[in-house]
Amino acid sequence: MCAFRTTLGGAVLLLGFAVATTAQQGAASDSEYIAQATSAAPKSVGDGATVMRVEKDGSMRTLRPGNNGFTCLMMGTDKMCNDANSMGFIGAMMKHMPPPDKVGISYMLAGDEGASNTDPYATSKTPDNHWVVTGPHLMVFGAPSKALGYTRDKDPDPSKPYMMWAGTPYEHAMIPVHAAEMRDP
Ligand SMILES: [Cu+2]
Repeated sequence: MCAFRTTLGGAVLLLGFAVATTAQQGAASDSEYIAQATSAAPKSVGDGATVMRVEKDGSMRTLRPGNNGFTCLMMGTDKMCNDANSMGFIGAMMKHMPPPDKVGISYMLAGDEGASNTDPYATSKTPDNHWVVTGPHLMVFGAPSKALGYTRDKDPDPSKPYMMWAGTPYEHAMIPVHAAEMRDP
């Protein structure tokens, strides 16, 4: 996935997320942040996307309204652009609640910094949490993603499609793409 691992539901953990986010993004101006966040999607999608920024208190600030239903944001250093259903999934995860029963698509064409493939809330690599770093990818959220039939191996080859967090409510498909092709057609 991405930095779902840093978006924990508890107040203290949420504060920790906000602090980490602020520390990593603090230097970026809003315009720099917009450029970085929208780099997760093809330019044609990023240009029309809403851009949101996580504030120190954990709240979200809209830097720029969009018109195509996608929302780009950064979680830690990870950049993602999510459709409306994906935002619902992510919001549920942050609150440790069951995700909505909807299918959603998310772009992470800038890749991610790594995540545990078994513990959605892990904050860093441990000897047994199946850390995986995935390059540019798409994600498919929701129950329909489980029907894709991709491997549910705990230690998948992240250059090929796989299911992240298999067996948890937040299982989703990770689909590697060629970012240069996607971003510069
Ligand atoms: Cu991801």
